[in-house]
Amino acid sequence: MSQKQMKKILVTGAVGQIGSELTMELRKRYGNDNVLATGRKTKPSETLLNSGPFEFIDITNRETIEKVVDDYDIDTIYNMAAILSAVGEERPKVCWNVNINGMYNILEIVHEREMARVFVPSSIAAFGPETPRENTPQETVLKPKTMYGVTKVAGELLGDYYFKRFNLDIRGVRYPGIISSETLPGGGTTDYAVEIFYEAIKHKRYTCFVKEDTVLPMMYMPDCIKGTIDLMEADIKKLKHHSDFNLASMSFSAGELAAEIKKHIPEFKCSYKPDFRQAIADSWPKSIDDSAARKEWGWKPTYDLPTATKDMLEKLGKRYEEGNL
Ligand code: AKB
Repeated sequence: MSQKQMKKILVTGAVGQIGSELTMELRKRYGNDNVLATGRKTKPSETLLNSGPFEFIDITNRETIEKVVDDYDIDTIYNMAAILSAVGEERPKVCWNVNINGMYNILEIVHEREMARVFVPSSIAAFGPETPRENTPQETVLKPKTMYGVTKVAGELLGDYYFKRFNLDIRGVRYPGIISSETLPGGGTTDYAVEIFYEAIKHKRYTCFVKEDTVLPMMYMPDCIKGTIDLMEADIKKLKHHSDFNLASMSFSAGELAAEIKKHIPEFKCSYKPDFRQAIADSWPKSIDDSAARKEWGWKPTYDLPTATKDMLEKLGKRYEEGNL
């Protein structure tokens, strides 16, 4: 397959945790007017609104996507709109509809218009309790026990199917939990790893909804954005995988995260009150083997727990002082 150029980009879920920062980076790289940010309902930030085009669409409603794709002459889509694991368990039907029917709409639109490229995110949620939990291999058992995980496995398979069957350039990674300072995540199991920073700064205490010894793979947002865009810019001839790259940077327990924050805020206290999200966390890997991503497109993360913690606390601390947290 020859690689088509990416000129006009659509980001769905651009108001969300990853979408908001991804859009700003794409605008920096490809030009503000060449990156259309879209959301379903949530009001976009001033930064997003003032830096380039924004439209409301609903990916479960095909016509609303088609309209913006044609109006803005889109050739590349980052489909970041998704229902995450915890909300997905509360509302499995909505999770299936957004994550699968929404993705199907995107793929069909891309197929009909012979567009250049699509990014479809997967997650460590594609794995399940039967998967080896340490250094989880690229090729392994995919039997998730959440609806979110089921949609991620189906999404990976759908992406690879469209690649093989219709020659579409579809790419995706299995994101670990993402730690971010701009936009809060919503409805995920790994959200504690972000909330803990906000609460440490605002109230010097946090009640964590998973146990102290719960270990999960995590990544700091700058690495997440870099990995996402690097994969999309990679030479297709070098890619053996397409929609399902394992991606890793660090793994730590909730207790280790709290201890790292305490090094900067000595009075910080973390307590633990596990809820239904504990079972989801327990079904996911502790660490990930991402050697395929490293080999096929040169993936290499920058941040570890100490450097990510320091940067998060500096950024959020500044916002707190300015009254913006
Ligand atoms: C979630 O917790 O649901 C997400 C994910 C790991 O995909 N952050």
